[in-house]
Amino acid sequence: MSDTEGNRAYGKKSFKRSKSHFADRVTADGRDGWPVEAGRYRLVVSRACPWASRAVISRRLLGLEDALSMAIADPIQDDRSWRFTLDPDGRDPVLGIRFLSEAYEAREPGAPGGVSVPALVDVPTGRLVTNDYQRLTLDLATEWTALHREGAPDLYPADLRAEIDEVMAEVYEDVNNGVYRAGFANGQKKYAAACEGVFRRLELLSERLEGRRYLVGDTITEADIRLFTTLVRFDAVYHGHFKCNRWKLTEDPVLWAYSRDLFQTPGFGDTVDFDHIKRHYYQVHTGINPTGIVPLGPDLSGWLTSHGREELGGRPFGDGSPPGPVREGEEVPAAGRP
Ligand SMILES: N[C@@H](CCC(=O)N[C@@H](CS)C(=O)NCC(=O)O)C(=O)O
Repeated sequence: MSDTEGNRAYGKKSFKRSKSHFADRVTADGRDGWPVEAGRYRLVVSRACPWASRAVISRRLLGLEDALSMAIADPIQDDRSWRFTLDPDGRDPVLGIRFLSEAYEAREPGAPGGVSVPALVDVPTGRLVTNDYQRLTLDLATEWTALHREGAPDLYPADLRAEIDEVMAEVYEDVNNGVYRAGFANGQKKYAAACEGVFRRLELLSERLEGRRYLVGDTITEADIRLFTTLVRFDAVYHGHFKCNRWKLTEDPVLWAYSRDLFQTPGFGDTVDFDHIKRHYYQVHTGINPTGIVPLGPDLSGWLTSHGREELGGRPFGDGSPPGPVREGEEVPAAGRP
């Protein structure tokens, strides 16, 4: 079930995240028929979506902007799902389509599983390649290395993969997806179980991060990207809209400082659009917010305050270096920034 379907099904069955229907991989050896190639693919995202935002951050950190172009969908879907109404004439300038569903249809007419972001589209044919958000970023980190920028970090280091995978599995179950299970719960018990799971895990993560700068090892890894994309949305949408309101992110000194540290690291905060995030959640999920009213808060200015986490040491980019400035035309508009 996709998020929109989760919204529509509210009141019938519990929220269950579906597996992505398309699982082809773009790899260095092209074994699924999709070799890594500069300029061949287009990454379609919504800045509102936490799963797509993982890919937006990875692309920046790895310096893949020149090799992999990016289309940003309107945060508000209509009944044909994600659309390119932010672009001139409502068409993606590279793919020439008005709706992401056109790339899905070109790949497999009537495919099950709905239309979701992130999506990787083959530019020459206009066909969807994959919407497997769990695999996509790992492949950007490990299969696209020939196209990485100089100084790109190793986001999925081979010697730490077992630990990274374990942390990511817990974060996925209880935090990334836990907030959705709480938000789309159709009964008190299911909501309470999900909400308790979210905060139990956040408390454990807060303990883990008290004395160490990053989740695994001493550098930024894929695990940090995946936790960040939920934490950065926490007070803006999950606390109110999804009722994960035992406490706010800003009330947990460790997680709040950890989140600010990442937010202020090039490649993280410069991809975040709070305007898209808030309008998407509050206006699209009418099953749980029938008026579609978007709250004015929270105050975002705290995101730019000092966090003090440098004292914990750590080497954010390992032996590499931070990414350069955001590519022209990809800057987050002022309305979405703190
Ligand atoms: N592909 C996955 C995960 C990615 C995902 O859920 N993306 C959301 C946006 S955050 C989406 O595009 N949902 C489709 C929709 O809302 O129509 C799925 O189908 O559940």
